Amino acid sequence: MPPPEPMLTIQGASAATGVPATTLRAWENRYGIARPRRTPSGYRVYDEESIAEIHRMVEYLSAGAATRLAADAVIRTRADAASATPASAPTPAPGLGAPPTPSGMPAIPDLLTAARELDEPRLAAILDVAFSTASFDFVLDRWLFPALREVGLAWERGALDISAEHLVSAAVMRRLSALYDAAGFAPSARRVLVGLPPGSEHEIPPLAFAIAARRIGLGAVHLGPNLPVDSWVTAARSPEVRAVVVSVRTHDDLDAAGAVARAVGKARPDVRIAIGGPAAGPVDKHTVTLAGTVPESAQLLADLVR
Ligand code: B12
Repeated sequence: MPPPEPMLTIQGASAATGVPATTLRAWENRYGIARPRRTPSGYRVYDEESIAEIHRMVEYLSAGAATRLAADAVIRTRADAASATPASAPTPAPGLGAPPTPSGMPAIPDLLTAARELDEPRLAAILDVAFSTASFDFVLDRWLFPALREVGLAWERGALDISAEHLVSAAVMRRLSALYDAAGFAPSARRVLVGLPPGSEHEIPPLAFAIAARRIGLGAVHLGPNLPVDSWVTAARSPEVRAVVVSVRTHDDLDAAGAVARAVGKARPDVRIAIGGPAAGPVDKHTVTLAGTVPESAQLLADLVR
């Protein structure tokens, strides 16, 4: 008979994970994280799986994810684990953790291994397979973004050098750039400028957003990283511009995005200004926050500039 599973009270779970009991209750109530069982008298009991889920949540949060996004990722891990067959379950690469891979998609640990070995052809092949296996929206949300988060976590743990992280970013940028060019837009399309504020280099999600926006008929133009405030204003003066989307990864980016939003708002009060990304929030009363996934945010913007 297998030994009985260890069970912890909420105080025990808190001590084991470093997360205060009040936070554990809030995560459970708001996001359904950890799902402890209840004793007949109603006390929470945490098994190994619940504790692992809390650890994973902490890992995502310390990597910079917003709480809702971290919770979504943890829940997806649970769903993927439940649906994984032994054949589709990825083999963890040594020292690189075992991220979940949706079945049928290239194993995320393989991408991490190719990056660690600086095996660029293999990296390109993995991206090719991924993008030809499922729809763009699925690949983004269920494979590419989770993989990039794992790259960040592996780098944080010291399991992946910065050179490997740069190799992945460059390969992803090349793949997305081809999709961006292929999506194109008609001259009559509603023009939307997308980019990053001064000081901000995390270009992959806004480029993905520009592709998603083009695919639903918007004339999205990606202006790239680290764009000075004056250049945002110059670009926004073009009369066909209907909206400006500033991408923010960190809280510093949000301050810089505020400067962009105020300057563009002054020059073009008729233009919609939206802020998207993990640190997105209202920077003044005129801005819209794009808080959903990339395709959802593109749809919301399309509705706003109809
Ligand atoms: C690739 C990468 C880089 C590349 C970027 C290359 C490129 N061309 O984009 C490079 C090497 C340049 C880089 C640099 C740095 N990075 Co970096 N990077 C990453 C990494 C591994 C992936 C980023 C990514 O594309 N994620 C993609 C998606 C999955 O993540 P997401 O941002 O959460 O986005 C989701 C939503 O918020 C939404 N979304 C995001 N953006 C937008 C935009 C719009 C418009 C919309 C609608 C939606 C949307 O879509 C996603 C899915 O839902 C992350 C790890 C991670 N967890 O993301 C670290 C990470 C973001 N980097 C980090 C850091 C600290 C840095 C540096 C400061 C490192 C340094 N010391 O130099 C610099 C900062 C550079 C700068 N000035 O901006 C931290 C940020 C921590 C924080 N919250 O402050 C992270 C989390 C790594 C870590 N584990 O600590 N980085």
